[in-house]
Amino acid sequence: MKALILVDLQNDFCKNGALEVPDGNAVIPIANQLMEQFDLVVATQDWHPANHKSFAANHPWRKPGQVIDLNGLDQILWPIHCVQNSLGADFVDELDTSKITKVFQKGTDPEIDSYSGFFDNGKRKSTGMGEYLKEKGVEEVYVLGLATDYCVKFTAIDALELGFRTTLVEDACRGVNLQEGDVSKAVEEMKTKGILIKKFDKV
Ligand code: VGL
Ligand code: ZN
Repeated sequence: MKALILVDLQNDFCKNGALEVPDGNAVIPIANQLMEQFDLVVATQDWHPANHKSFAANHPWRKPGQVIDLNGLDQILWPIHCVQNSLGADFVDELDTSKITKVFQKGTDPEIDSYSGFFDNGKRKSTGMGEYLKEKGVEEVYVLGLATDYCVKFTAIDALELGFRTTLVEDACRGVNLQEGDVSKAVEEMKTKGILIKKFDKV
């Protein structure tokens, strides 16, 4: 049984969004097409309360891109994005949501960020996605979405560590590239760990 995990295909990561990922919209038609080939499709949503401490605006004199210590973890500060129930947190209109059987929301605790769709950044709490996939008999997952160098990477690595055979659909992802080369480094890191890297037309 194989599942497709759609990572954060939300307005704020796409064109004119608050945390726009360059060319992010390009992955939507690929996601729509790939869904047909899977037994099960799940999606994650970045889903922050307005007082989330990953937002630079919630710290005095801080700007997006700066790094702070947040409860013992390094935290990159971001612009306000994916606030729960806001338009920015909605799935992109063009996404065909009819085949998504379950949505897992992350980043809901203001005190800790959550890049992975499985756990928060301190692995303190599970979103339930791993348990859900195992319950459904999934052994293999394919991961695509936004952003390659953050939520996609951490989701794929956690999937592998949970024992799923894991494939990154590389050209169905786009990254932030806060530093030049971050996306290729992220892909290399995933590959080194044992994640398979495929182009969407080879899936
Ligand atoms: C993401 C930064 C902050 C992502 C989410 O979806 O990759 N990146 N929150
Ligand atoms: Zn976020």
